[in-house]
Formats: sequence, C-alpha cells, structure tokens
Amino acid sequence: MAHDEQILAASQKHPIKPLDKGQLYKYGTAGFRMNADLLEGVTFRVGLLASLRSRKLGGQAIGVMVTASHNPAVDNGVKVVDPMGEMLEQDWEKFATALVNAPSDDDLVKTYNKLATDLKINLNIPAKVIYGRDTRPSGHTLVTALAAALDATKTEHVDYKLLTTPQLHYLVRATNSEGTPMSYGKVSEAGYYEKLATAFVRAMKGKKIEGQLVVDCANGVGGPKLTEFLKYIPKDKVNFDVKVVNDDVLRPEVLNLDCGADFVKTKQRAPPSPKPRPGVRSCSLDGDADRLMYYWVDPETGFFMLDGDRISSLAASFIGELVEAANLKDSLRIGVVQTAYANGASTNYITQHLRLPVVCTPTGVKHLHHVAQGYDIGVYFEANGHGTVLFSNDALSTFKNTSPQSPAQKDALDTLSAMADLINQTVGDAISDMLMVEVILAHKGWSLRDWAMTYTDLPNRLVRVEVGNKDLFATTDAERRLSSPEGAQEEIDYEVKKYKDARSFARASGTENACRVYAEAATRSEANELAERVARIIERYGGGGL
Ligand code: G16
Repeated sequence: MAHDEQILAASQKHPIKPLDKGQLYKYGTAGFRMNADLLEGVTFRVGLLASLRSRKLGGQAIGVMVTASHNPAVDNGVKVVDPMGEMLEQDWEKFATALVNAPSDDDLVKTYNKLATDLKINLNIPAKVIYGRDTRPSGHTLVTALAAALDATKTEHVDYKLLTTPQLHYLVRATNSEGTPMSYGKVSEAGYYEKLATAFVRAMKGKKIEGQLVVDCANGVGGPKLTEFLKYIPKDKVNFDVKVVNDDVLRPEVLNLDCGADFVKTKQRAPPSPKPRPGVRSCSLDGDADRLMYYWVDPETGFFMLDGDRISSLAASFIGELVEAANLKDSLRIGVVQTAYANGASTNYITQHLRLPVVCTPTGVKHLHHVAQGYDIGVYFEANGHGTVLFSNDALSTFKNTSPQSPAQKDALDTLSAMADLINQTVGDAISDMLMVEVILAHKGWSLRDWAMTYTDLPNRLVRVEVGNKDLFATTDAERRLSSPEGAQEEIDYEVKKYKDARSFARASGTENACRVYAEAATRSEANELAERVARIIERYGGGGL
C-alpha cells in the first residue's frame, strides 16, 4: 500500500523552502539544524524518514527530537533516534538528505517510494514514532508537520511534548525493550526520574554530598525537568541541596543567552546572572540538557572550569578504581574516547596516569558513542561536556554474577551496578552526568578544587569564525587536519610551528553556519594569538568574513 496521495496532500501544507544559492540541506553533526523558519518542510520529510526506518526495523519505535540544543532561540533542529536510543545509523543520513532535498512534492513521493523499494521496506507493516521537543516556540509548528507526515504514512505516534533530548532517547529504548529481559525502565517520563533517583540512592549509600550545588539550566527545558526530578530523591536517604537557576522558560529569547554550558565553555567564565557566589560548586546544562560544565569562582584565583575532558578523566579514574577493587581488572576492558578538542593535558593524564587507551574520533557524539561500544566500559566525552559512560552487557552481567570475596569487593560491585543504572546508556545526559559527578566527588571526598588538582590544562582557545562558505572546508585525520581548501593546512602548520607545545585545527561546524578554530599552546597569550592567526587564515580561505 503506497501512501502517495496522502503524502502529496500533506506535503503541500508543509512545503520545503529552497535554500539560497542552490545550497542543499545537510544532516549535520546532530541532524538538521538552522533558522526555524526553514524547518517546517524539513521536519515533515524527517517524519517520512522516521516511518521508513521504523518499518525497515520491523515496526520498532523510532524517536524524533525537535531541538537546536545550544543554538540561539531563533534556531531549531530535528534529529532521529534509533531503537536502542542511539543516534540514527549513519548510513541512513544520506536517505534523510535525499528526502529533504527533493525539489518538488512529486519528487518527494518518488524518493520515498524509491527508498522503500531499494531498501526492501514493506510499507504495509505497522510503524511507530515517538517524539518530543525543547522549549523553543517554533517547536509547535515543527511537531505539527512531523505528525502530518506520520499520519500520511499511517504511522502510530506518541507526542511526549516537552522533554530533554536524553529523556527522549531514554523513552525510545524503554519502549523497544519493554517486557524483555533487557527492559531499560518504565515507558514514561516518571519512569526516567524513578530510574535515576533509585540508582542515585544506591550509588550514594553511606556517602554524603558536601555543600550546595548551583545548577544553571540555560533557561531551557532542563530547568523544569531537573526541578521535577529532584522531587523523586528521598530526603531521608540522600540530602542533595540543589539550587536551580536560569530556569526561565517563559521568555524564549533568554534561552542559552549569557548562560548555559556552551557559554561557559566558549567564554571560559561563569554566567553573569545570578551573580556567582565565590567558592560555591556550580554547573551549567545546555538548552536541551545533554551537555554539562562544572566550575567555581575561587575567591583568590578566580573562575575555574571543569569541562568534558575533566568529567571524562574523573569518571574513568573512579570506574577504574572500582573495577580494580571488584577484582575485575583483567576481565573488563576500559577505554576512553575523545575528539580533537580534548585538551592535550587530559589525554596525557588518561594514557600516562590512568594507563587507559584513548581513541580520537571526529566531532559528534554519534562518532564517539560508536567507538565506546567497542569496550566493556567505554567512557566518552567531548570537551564541550557532551558524553556518557557505556557498559557492555558482559560488564553488566559480571557485576551481577560475581560472588564477592570481601565486603570491599561487594561495595565496589554494588557501586558499579548502581553507576551503570545511573548513567544514561543511550546518549550524553547532563542530569545523569551531574548525578554521576556528585556521586564520585562524594565517594572521593573531593571538592572541585581537589578535582581540579589532578592535572593542569594546557591554555587553549576556541574561536567561532563566520565565513562566506563553510562547505569549502573538509577535514581528515579525525578533523585534526584540513584536506581542503588547498594551501590552508600548510599555512596553519606554519603558524603552529612558531609556538611552544602548540596545536591548532579548524573545521566547519555541523550545527552552526560557521567554522570553529581550536588552539592550544604553552601560555594563555600564545594560545590566544595562535587561535586569532588561524582564524584569519580560515576567514581568508572561506571567502572572507561575513
Ligand atoms: C551537538 C552534537 C555534539 C557536538 C556539538 C557541536 O551538540 O551533539 O556532539 O559537539 O553539536 O558540533 P559542531 O562543532 O559540529 O557544531 P548539541 O549540544 O548542540 O546538540
């Protein structure tokens, strides 16, 4: 049964807008992301893709998240989630791109049917898609377009309305694993909170959290969701004193504005509002609560940030110690995955001090996640605070089935099991990661200052460079080198050689209309200078600044 007429009629109501200068829409680092005005037709077409994907996978539920995460409020985005809560399989990104770029409604129907034929998809079997959105007002229009595509293709759908991105990932996995031995949790938002709260209490057994934690929610969906989650923690079991700030979701224009994880990471300072209280442990989420940054303002030395690299090394060291205490060091392989943005000092600390292998992948959690799955325990974080820790099924059954020979070994096994439930296994999750950090600090009896002492970051700088055409830039070697335009990499190499312990690279962002330049060097002023010089090269090769 084809859906030609229904798709044609519905598509006319949610038309695609052609891009300037014949450019094409692209499934980027995290799906389609751009000014929300361009996205209605895109989201409709992503709905077609999601229904095809569900049918291809025997009717399993596919997720669609409408969010532009760290981007400004005027942007929005749409991305697809696979049945186990992972990002859409990369082979399918080109099918999404083909549907979205079909020039007319007739072409769209042809492309849809061609994909069904080529991929041997039976259009008569049931399909299911579940979806959610962040707090951006444009989300309403976009989910309406999405639902129209799902109706046109006779796809069952569930609208979970406002969610953090990781909650949607959780719900996709919970839906598809329901009633199986691998059930991931109850299929509801409350089920997510219950799972996290129960695991948090187990992981905190016998430990205490020191002082207050101030959480900046970027004025995004994480604010109300964190407030809701906190109600699930039994006060008599864990005393977790959290002050939620920047949780205004009623004024859309303040989303990610001068606050949030991306602001903290790129500006390397605390959000100006509310005025930071010296010495207080603080963290920031981003607009859809999948990234996390810790920091405090020291009364003597000023602002200090603990980013994704720090969270990664903290998690790897703690889990490594637990695995050792559980006597499982020889049976479980632990690995760490980073991107080129990882500070060189963190990579050295992990390889030399923790003695764990590190793999570098291109930007985008979809890449890191995939590599981390190759380990029994795979720790992956991007420097921007996006990441998680994955436990293989083998690791999980080892924690459960090992008979402890001592109380210490039992404690380690219990804590490992609790951590595996606490840490979101589908995608980086700022709320779950925050709980993980709090557990580790409590177990180690550490303040943020103690955590910061583990190693010294190389001074670094990240610059956003607007260019005429970012598509001119292509990379190689896990984005550490430019393969085009010709000559640009040689110029970068020439600049890098002038500085001690320096490293720099440039790449086109997959979520913003800009390039990013990263530089590291022995001193702060050298890192800044190198970043500026490389930024000028990129501007010149990219067709001039805008
Ligand atoms: C998304 C991706 C991240 C990526 C970030 C920036 O984050 O999920 O993996 O690091 O974009 O990507 P790019 O440098 O290509 O713009 P988020 O939090 O915005 O969804």
